[in-house]
Amino acid sequence: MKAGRFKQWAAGIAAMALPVLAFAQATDPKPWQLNMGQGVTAQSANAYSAHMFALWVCVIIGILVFGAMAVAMFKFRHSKGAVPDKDFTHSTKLEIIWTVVPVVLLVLMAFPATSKLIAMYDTRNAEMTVKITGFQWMWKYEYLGENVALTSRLDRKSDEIRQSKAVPTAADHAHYLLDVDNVLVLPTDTKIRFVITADDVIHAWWVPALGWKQDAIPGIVNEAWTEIQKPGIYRGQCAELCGKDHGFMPIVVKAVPKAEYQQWLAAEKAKNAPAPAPAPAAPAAPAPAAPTEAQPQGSSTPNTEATAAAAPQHAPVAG
Ligand SMILES: [Cu+2]
Repeated sequence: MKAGRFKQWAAGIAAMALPVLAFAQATDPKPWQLNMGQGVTAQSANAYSAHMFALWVCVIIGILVFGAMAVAMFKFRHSKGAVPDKDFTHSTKLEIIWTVVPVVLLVLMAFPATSKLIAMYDTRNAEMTVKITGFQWMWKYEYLGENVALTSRLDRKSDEIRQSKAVPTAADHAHYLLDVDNVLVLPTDTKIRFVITADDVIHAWWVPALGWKQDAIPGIVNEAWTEIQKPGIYRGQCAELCGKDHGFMPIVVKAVPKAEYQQWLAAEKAKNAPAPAPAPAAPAAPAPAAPTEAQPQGSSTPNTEATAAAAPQHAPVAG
């Protein structure tokens, strides 16, 4: 009986200690995960180490304080003949100690935390920029300067399950409410700057594995950056209560090696670019071949440019 109870306690304590000790929580949160994850960026690693430092400081303080209380209660108890010191009013030495020690601890924690925070907001020297716009209830991603844009909404299957009002199980959908139709594809080992805004109400773009969240506010452009170290799928959600479907605008980041990203980008560009161009160019070209050269050339080029520039950018936006 006693051994069984001990085993139960040991298992419980081990389960609680595991996430603290394990350094394998790289990506998405797991069920019953107690500690925060390490994520896959330098920023998330910074946040994790700052958190662990503060946690261990708290653990040591807890052990010292509760230990002292336990000693006081058991060693100096009435039944053992302890007599309270009725003349004690204060101790200057003690007061100095319990003021100086916390100040030193706070300064010790503030220094690394501040330098990490400053690095977190330094978006300089980014190799590419992605504009993120929050809508009720989806995200739009624009790869600035690449003429590639996509909207990302809740996947069809999650939507069907939620509309059916059935209670979903992991068997129905492994990533229920955490999947999207179009994922945000990003290269690894690349400093990526994000400019984040919203079209209607305040949203917040949050992927825990990247180590930060940023508000998306109409009329304001916020900045953030990331450099993903490990290829993989990283999931997140809107983190600002933005309306009735706030819980149904997940985020999925697919981080791929640089070469694979370039391939994907080229394919996306190919999808966007040629569609509007050939239609107006084809009939104009064969006709003026013989008579004059200067005029038709001049008139055909701005024509294709104008259509190419105007057409694809805003096509996928919907209210
Ligand atoms: Cu939202």
